[in-house]
Amino acid sequence: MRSVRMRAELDGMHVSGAERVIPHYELEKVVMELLKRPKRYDKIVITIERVENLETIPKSLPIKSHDFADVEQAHEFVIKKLKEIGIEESITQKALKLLTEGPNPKGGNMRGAVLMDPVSGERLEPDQERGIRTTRIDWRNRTAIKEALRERGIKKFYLERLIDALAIATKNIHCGVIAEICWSDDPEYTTGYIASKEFGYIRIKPMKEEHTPTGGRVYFVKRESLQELIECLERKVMLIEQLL
Ligand code: PML
Repeated sequence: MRSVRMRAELDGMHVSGAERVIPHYELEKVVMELLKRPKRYDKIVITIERVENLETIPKSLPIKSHDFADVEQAHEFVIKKLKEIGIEESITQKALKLLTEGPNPKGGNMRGAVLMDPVSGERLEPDQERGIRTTRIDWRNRTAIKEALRERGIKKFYLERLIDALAIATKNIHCGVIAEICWSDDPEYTTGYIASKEFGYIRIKPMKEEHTPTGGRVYFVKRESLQELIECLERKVMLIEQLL
């Protein structure tokens, strides 16, 4: 198997990224697909690695969806769900504020996720500009999963983001993340999600106001096993077999 990762930049800014874990004989086809993904770029990097140890996750997190009249009601729901699993309102508020304002201390977004202590709200990621990136995760059969999502009524506009976000959230929870809050930094994509072992992957709309460029991910994590967790999120190669 091979891990293939693509990232593209325009004017020094990250504009596109994607990754696949594939059998070696699909390499040429997949590299061509990834090359065509960014509409415009002035630099593109494709990294290919041989996979030594592959872990499989039998099933994704289950998907649920909730639509709300406005962001305030959506965030109240997030607070309620996280309280059910023992995260205090003040801590969830802190995470929501970070994502609303942009979690990078130098301004704007981060490529990776914030790691947050669910008890104190302290940020635990070693580099607060970079964050922690969940990588080396894919589906055993992306085409079949896409088809299954379409059959469940997921519209084309949401498909690519949902399939990648669900894979990331599934790996996060598998690695030991207690809960995640996420929404996109794409100004036109206002659907986000929360995830945990207890309630699965809950799609929530709208997590942010339209036309706003901030977003990202906050992972609530146990500080005792931080290094192990980071190693799992960033380095372990995993494939998800089925959609739950
Ligand atoms: C969804 O549609 O289920 C939410 C996807 C969030 C995507 C986050 C991102 O693309 O950065």
